Order: sequence, then C-alpha cells, then structure tokens
Amino acid sequence: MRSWKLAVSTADRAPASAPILLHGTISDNLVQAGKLGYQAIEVHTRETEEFDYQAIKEAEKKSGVKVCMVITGRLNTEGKCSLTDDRPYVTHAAMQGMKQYIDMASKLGADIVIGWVRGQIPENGNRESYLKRLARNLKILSEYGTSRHVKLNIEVINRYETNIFTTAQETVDFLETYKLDNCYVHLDTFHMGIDERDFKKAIYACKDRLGYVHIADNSRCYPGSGYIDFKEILDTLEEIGYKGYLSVECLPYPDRISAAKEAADYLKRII
Ligand code: LER
Ligand code: MN
Repeated sequence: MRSWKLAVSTADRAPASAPILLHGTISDNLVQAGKLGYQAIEVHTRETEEFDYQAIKEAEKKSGVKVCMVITGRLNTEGKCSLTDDRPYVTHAAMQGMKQYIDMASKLGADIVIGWVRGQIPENGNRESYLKRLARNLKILSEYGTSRHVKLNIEVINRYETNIFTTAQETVDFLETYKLDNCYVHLDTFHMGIDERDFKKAIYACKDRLGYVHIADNSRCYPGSGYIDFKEILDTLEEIGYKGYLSVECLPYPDRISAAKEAADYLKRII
C-alpha cells in the first residue's frame, strides 16, 4: 500500500458557507495543518496578495508542511473576471490576474487550480466559439506556466455551478483536442457525486492527466461523514498511478478544526 500525501484548504478568511477549513496567515496555517496530520496546504487567495516568501519558506521548513496549490476562484467571485467573457477588457484582466497567480505559485513552488475563473457559456451562446476562446487563453497561460514550472489544474465542477467542464471525460477531451500539455484534470469527489455516473470510470478517463484531487463527502462535509466510497476511490487512484495530493476541501461542520481532524483521521484509517 502506498502512502498518500494529504493537504487541507486554507485562506486568510472565508465565509462559513465556503469549503475552507483553516483561516489565517500562510505561516500559521502551515503549522496548524502539521498539527492536524497534513503534509501540505492549498491557499485560496486573491492574485494581488503580496506574501513574505522568505517567512513562508521558513515556516515550511519548521513545520514540515508545504504549500502545494494556489486556488484562483477569488479572481472570479470577488474580481468578477473570467477567461471566456465577451468583453475583451474582462478577459484581459483575467489573463493578467492568472499570470499573477502563476508567478505567486512559482515563488511558492506550487501549482495552480483553475475553477470558476474559466467562466460560463451564456444561455443560447455558441458553445464551440466560447470553448475556442477559452482554449486560446488557456494555451497562453499553459505556456506561461511551463516557463515558470507551474502546472495548471482544471477543476471539474458540478452543473449547478458551471456549464464548462462538468465531467472528467469532457475535460480530458478538451485538453487533448486543444493540445494543452501543461494542463491537468482536477477532480473533486463532491462534484463527482453529482455529475459522474461512475467514480472509477471517471478516474480512469483521466489517467496520466489527473493532476489534483479534492476530497469531501456527498453532502460536502468531511470524508467519512456520508456515503461516498473513498476506499474504492483510493484503490482506483492507486491503480492509475496517481501521485498527487488528496486535498480536503469540505464544509467547516461541526466546526473548522473538528472537520479537518475528522477528515485526516478518517483518511489515515482507510489508507
Ligand atoms: C472549488 O474547489 C470548488 O470546488 C468549487 O465548488 C468552488 O467552491
Ligand atoms: Mn473543489
């Protein structure tokens, strides 16, 4: 049996409705994550944040925990930018913001996640032309990432939150069609429970293209609290040779620390 690397979601602050478990500075969150049994943290942040990279490196060394991923959703939720928007000045701002995230990830030795910032196809919009626009922009970002040793992970998100990349197969097909070599698929077990018919098949569809995995149970609470079969998921991830992180991104119930602890304890039990 192989040993899995566990990560946990963090931010400087987040509403109670967000699936983010640790709040505070990156340095404090690294220490807290280590105490709870995690090897890494993912950081949900704005692209404009100016971190003290030296202090973060020292905190990583001291805690033995690293920053594995920079999450870009706030460029969309707060910054109102998307990579498919009809207004060129909005996509331009989205591209600028994404380059800032890639620079940040490069300094942290991390990769990035592209979730909501991909945007939405408007009702009655020509799907093909929006996907072409998205592919063109992702190609530029993918190359920008390659030059800075940062991988782009495209999150598969359920149909109630987006209408682009709602299944693993759709996402893999897109990455292959547009030859986006530095882009990977990012699965989230909560979203999979809504839009995938078969967890095993979805994971197999990604194979070498799987870059990152979010872990939450069917109600989006901590793994082990619901009915998702995580044992089967881990076995399948092992079968395809997945070597990335299992990152707990779940709702902070009954409270943030208990959820983080329950999740780590549960995952370690079944590993
Ligand atoms: C982000 O990782 C995610 O899963 C989306 O549902 C936004 O929360
Ligand atoms: Mn997620």
